[in-house]
Amino acid sequence: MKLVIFGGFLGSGKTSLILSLAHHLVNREGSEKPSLVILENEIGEVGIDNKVLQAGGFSVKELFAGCICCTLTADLVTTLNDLHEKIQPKWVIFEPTGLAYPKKIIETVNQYGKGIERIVVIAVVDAERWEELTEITPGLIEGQVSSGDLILINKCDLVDGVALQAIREQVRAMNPRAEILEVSATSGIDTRIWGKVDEGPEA
Ligand SMILES: Nc1nc2c(ncn2[C@@H]2O[C@H](COP(=O)(O)OP(=O)(O)O)[C@@H](O)[C@H]2O)c(=O)[nH]1
Ligand SMILES: [Mg+2]
Repeated sequence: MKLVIFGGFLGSGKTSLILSLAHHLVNREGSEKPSLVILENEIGEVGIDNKVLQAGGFSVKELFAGCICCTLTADLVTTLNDLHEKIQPKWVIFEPTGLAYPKKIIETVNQYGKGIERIVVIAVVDAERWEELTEITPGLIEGQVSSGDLILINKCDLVDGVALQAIREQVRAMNPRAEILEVSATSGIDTRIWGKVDEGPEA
């Protein structure tokens, strides 16, 4: 299983971006069996009302071809290990609460998770609220940005070029290694961006 974790504050666009990535992966795979599971911390988070299945004690929803959405009822590691045993999806996309520090999640998964071949952390930055959030909760925002393997500065449609440049510089200072891309989840994401998540050896 490849685990993709979306870090980022409440309302930054994690769910919107996850649905875009999920569509990309499912379309690319073209497989019938569920090869993708989305794990949500909050019930009803994805907001797609669909047939509810009961699988292994999870509350699971079919989203679209080959993609299921699962509400995190137990802790993450237990859920991942159950998925590994029962469903064995190729991809697991996890949306933690907006108040989570991805670094702690990775440490726990690395220590106790079974069947995880790769972890990719995507840090989602809310361009519209950057100034406000870095003022109110600088430690959390820096923690989320610094853990990203890929940083998506989202809601670019809502800010001007000068503001974006300033955000990009501050983000870079928090994370010198990650690739930083500017996106707008509601305007559509270039599939080349999801190709970056997708690359690497197949399961
Ligand atoms: N204008 C704009 N709105 C966005 C963008 N991405 C997300 N939103 C909106 O922001 C709100 C929060 O998005 P959501 O994906 O639920 O964020 P989450 O809390 O991080 O999962 C929703 O109303 C989205 O439609 C974007 O790129 N531009
Ligand atoms: Mg969400």
